[in-house]
This record gives sequence, structure tokens and C-alpha cells, in this order.
Amino acid sequence: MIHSRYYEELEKYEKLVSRKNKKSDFYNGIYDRYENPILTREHAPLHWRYDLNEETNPYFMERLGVNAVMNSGAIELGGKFYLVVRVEGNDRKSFFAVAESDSGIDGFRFWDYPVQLPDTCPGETNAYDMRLTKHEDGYIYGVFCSESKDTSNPDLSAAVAQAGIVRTKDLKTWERLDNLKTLRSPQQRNVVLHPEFVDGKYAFYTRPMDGFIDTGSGGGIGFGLCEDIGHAVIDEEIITSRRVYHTLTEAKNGAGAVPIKGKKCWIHIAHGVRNTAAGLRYVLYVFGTDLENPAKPVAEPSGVFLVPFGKERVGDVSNVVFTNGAVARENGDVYIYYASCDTRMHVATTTVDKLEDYLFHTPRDARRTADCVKQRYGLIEKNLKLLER
Ligand code: M1P
Repeated sequence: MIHSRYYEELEKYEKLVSRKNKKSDFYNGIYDRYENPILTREHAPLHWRYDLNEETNPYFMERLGVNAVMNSGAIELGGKFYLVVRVEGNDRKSFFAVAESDSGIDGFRFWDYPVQLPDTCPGETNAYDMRLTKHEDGYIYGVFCSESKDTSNPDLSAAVAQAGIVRTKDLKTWERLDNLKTLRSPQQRNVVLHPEFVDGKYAFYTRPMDGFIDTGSGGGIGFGLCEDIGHAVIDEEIITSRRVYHTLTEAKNGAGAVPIKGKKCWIHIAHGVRNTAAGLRYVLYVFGTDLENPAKPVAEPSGVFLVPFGKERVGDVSNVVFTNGAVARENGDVYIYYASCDTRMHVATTTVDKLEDYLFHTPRDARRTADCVKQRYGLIEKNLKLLER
């Protein structure tokens, strides 16, 4: 028999899932933010967490709790918005699950079952942060972090990060391909597949890393080509968005959402990390690359694009925003899905035109206080002259 408490919890769950979202009063002219997160741990269906049977669960306890929902790949299919969400169980293991919405800003509901990827890597302990690429070859690719214990290192926390690759046509049936091999980088995380062929080859944004956490000598977001997506091997990675001293990318950076094809450039929404007394701070930034040569930067506005504000600043890993998915619609609207503090999911909305205006009209980083002040003086003088009229 179904436990009576189930119905009480279900009512709360339905209220949460059907809650309407609306734009917050935040303004910067670049994008809109929303009052509510679009997904939280409470959005995980009750039947994923509880044994509903009163006989086997007399206290109606959570048997398999969900700790957080975060870093989600995003795609639009047939006019609907789909997220492949990173769900983290109470056991710290992440798994993927599809959540679907008609509006893209609210009403996200998980499908009945999480995704079960083919289990082809016996050493894989954790899998997370899938980027979904609608590739011109006709497949939807999912590229994610495949984490294994580093058995060659006696340190209990030593791990190896690689890029796992799967593909699907419907988000239901998934085929697992070989993990990406980058011949010159021992570890990889935050790998993104470009949606178009480049010189007839599959193109990946990579993040060369010496270690599991530290990028070490890895200079930033890399770019490399491979012939065979089934056995993807990249020899040379060139750096497309370089880490720079005393900027938001000083400690590390990583590709985020699959780049959006704009009118003037490929639009990249990435994350940058700097170290602070309060620990690592993760923020989003945007850069543009050449439409013909997506490895070549053509617009590098200075500074942060989106940072955690208010309640977004606190969570399991505080002071973090992270994106690995955005939807660009045919009408030019853009939905940026981001997680705050490795805990919950949010959306910010903008347009391709606004993003390109931001990319090409936000000044570049002047790199030095004295020059940054000159930059701001220029803006103030121009405005004050205008205000005098
Ligand atoms: O905790 C913040 C993020 O840390 C990692 O990102 P990066 O590889 O750039 O350090 C990822 O594990 C990501 O999932 C996480 O949100």
C-alpha cells in the first residue's frame, strides 16, 4: 500500500514544479535574470528518493536522497527545452537525467527514469557536466567528464579526468564512444564539441590539464581537431581563450555552453576561476571567435559576464556559477542555463544581437589600474557632455 505521507509530499512537489517564474528586477541591459531557480534538489521526483510502500518504508524515509542538481547540458528539440542535468545523489555520485519544459524558464520536470549510459568504463567512478551538441552530422553528442581513481597515486583523493563521449538522436537511447584522447594533455575536463565540421573534421574545445584540479601548464581553453569521432584522438591543442594574470581566468578557465553561431562570430559562454581568501571564485565570461576559424578570438570583452548574486552565492561550493548549456532559438532568443554553487539551476535570457553588442562594444581589459581608470574617464566624459546638452 502507498504510504499516506506520499500524497502530502506530492502536493508540495506539484506546487514547486508548477510554480511560474518571472524576471527579477535585476538590470544590466545584457540579460535578464529570474526570481526562482528552475531546478532544485526538491525537483527530483519523489519516486526517485522514497520507497513509497508503507510496509517496507513505515516512516516514509528518503532511501536514496538527492543532494543537488546542477551543471546541465541544454538543447531545444521540436520547440521544447531539454536539459541533461547533473544530479548528485546523497552518495556524492553524479548521474544524468533529462528535464523538460515548454517555456524554458519554468515548469521543468524530470522524466520518470534518469539516463542510463552504456557502462563501458569499469574504472569510471563519477560522470558529470554533459555538453549537448546538435552536430551537423545528424547526431546529438554528449561530452562529459568521466572521473576515475588514479590508481598510480597513493593519495586517496588522486583522480583522473577524461572526456567521455556519447551520442543519441532522442535523448533516450545512448551510444557510448571511446573517451577522447589528447596526446599532449594527461587530463581533460570541460570539453565541448563544436556543432560544425572544421576542415572536414570534428572540432573540440578542450582544457589541457596537468592534474585533476590544477590546470598547471595548461594555458587556457584549447581547440583541436579529430578525424574519427568513434575513436577521437587529438594531437595538437591550440589555445583559443588564454588564462591571463590578474583577470577572472587567472587560476583556470573552461569552455561552457556549446558555442552559438551569431551573425559576426561564434559566441562562447565560458567560466573563469580566480583564487581568493574565500577559496576559488567561479564566474562566467564571454568571448567571440571567427565564424570561419572558430579557434581564432575576434572579441574579448573585459571582465565578468555573470556572477553569483544574493542567494545564488551560497551552496555546497559557494561563490560559484557554472554553465554548460544554452539554447539559441531561431528567432534569436538565447536561454543561458547556469548552476549556482554546485547546488541548483537557474536561467538567464538574452538575444544573439545583445550578446554580439556586448562582445564587440564592451572594452577590452586594459590590464592595469591606470589604464582602466583612463577607460572609465573616457566613458564618464562622454556621458557628462551628453547630459549637459
Ligand atoms: O566546483 C566548481 C566546478 O569545478 C569544476 O570545474 P573546473 O574543472 O573548471 O574546476 C567542475 O567539477 C564543475 O563541475 C564544478 O561546478
